[in-house]
Amino acid sequence: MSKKKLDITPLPNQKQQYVKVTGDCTTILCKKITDQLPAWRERVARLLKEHGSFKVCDVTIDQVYGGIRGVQIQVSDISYVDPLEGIRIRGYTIPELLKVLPRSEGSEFPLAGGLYYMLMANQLPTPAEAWLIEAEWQCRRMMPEEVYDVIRAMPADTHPMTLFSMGILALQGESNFAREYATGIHKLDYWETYLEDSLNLTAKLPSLAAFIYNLKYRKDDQIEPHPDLDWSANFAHMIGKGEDREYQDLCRLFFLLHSDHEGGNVSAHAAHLVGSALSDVYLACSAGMNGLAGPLHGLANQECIRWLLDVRAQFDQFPTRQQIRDFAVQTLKNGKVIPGYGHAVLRITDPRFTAQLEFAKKYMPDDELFRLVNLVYEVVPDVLKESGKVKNPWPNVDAINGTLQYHYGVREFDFYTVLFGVSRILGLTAHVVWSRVLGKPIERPKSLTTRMLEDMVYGAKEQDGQPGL
Ligand code: AMX
Repeated sequence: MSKKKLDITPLPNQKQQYVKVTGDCTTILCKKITDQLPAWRERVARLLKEHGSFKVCDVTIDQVYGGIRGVQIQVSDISYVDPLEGIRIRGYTIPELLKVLPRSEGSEFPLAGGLYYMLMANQLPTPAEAWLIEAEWQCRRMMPEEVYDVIRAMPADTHPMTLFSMGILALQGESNFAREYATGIHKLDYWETYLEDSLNLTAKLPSLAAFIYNLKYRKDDQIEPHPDLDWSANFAHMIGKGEDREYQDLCRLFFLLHSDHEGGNVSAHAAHLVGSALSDVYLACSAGMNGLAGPLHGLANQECIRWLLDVRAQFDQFPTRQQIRDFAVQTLKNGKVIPGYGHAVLRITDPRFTAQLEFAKKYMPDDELFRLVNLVYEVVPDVLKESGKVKNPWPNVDAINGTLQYHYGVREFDFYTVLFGVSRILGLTAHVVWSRVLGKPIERPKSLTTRMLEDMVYGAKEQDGQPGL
């Protein structure tokens, strides 16, 4: 395992955490972004100057009432979700990413450090560059005790996602951006402190998640991170699965697949929105996590495993196709969604689902729950199509991710969204840093009243006497 040594010195009078790499740029990421910064800023400035009034899309009343679905309201160069292809992160599809990103020795799955390098620096990293990020994370991973105190102070039945979001907020006092903003930093330099904060936050995520897991489910038996393990494998190690190489690889796969899904989903958009007010990385990511904690978004992974277990518990034998069909139809009749199916943008089976399916086929083909996932995949799309209203009847990332965790013994499924969060913050921080690189303004769309829309379509006169502004 070749790690590049960093010249890092702690800042005076700090317990831990504030570290600076000596030289002009705080990290290699800083240098890489600095190199690209003038060209990006010029591209955007030119578009705005020459074509600022160019019309991108129209907005219908359906869209105004319909969660701004499909309205092209923002730019993200980090990733793009094509409805018929799935996600491309910095131009690479999921299968491509799994092939090209550097791996740890003996592992089939990429290092999160390499992925983070790519998200931030917009370049495919060399193995040394991937390890450089891993080394940076090792240097910045120490957690202030107060964060643990805050989490311990919460009622025992607090949902792990609430604890996770609170843990991130409890770190906010460490924000370099917030501190430097108070002393009058130039706006063109905001992004550097956002990057610094992003590295500090992401470095701590495996420890934060593992702490919550151990506190809730392992009798507070906390395990120190291992200095020789990469970021993803360290999470496995810290929840007591250090020897399980397959689970380490599952963590590497999981943390890659969930890292980003362009800018419009609830967690990315929430983080971007909050960050646009110059709230720091901690505040923005905590907001993103609060969005991820909703059952229509990231919490779908816990809901999906619950649904699968409910299906299984209904029948003495492994269910038949017809029994699954009946159960799915009943779910819809009860006014519930079938978790893990459908998507606001995708119109195909999510490639992130497929990548996990491949993993399961290879490592756990006989797992009963996995066999159920396969059968559900054969049955549920037709049930959703027959409903006549679901635009995408195919499985998304959450239709299978919990099943893999369950197989490897992580069975406390209300924890699964925390795993999603650990990964998603890699993408969220890349978005908020690049938003500051490009100097994006505070976000402020406009709301209308129902009366105004009625006036537009029926004419003002017809609405006389109707309530409303
Ligand atoms: N089960 C039942 N009904 C569904 C459905 C599903 N899996 N997916 C969509 N529908 C329903 C919607 O609720 C909506 O019903 P309504 O008209 O009565 O309100 C109708 O079909 C049309 O919805 P849509 O345009 O196809 O989807 P959307 O863009 O409004 O919502 C999503 C997308 C993901 C919220 C939705 O498909 C859903 O609720 N899926 C189940 C939850 C889930 O798996 N979420 C995770 C998504 C991925 C992620 O963010 N992690």
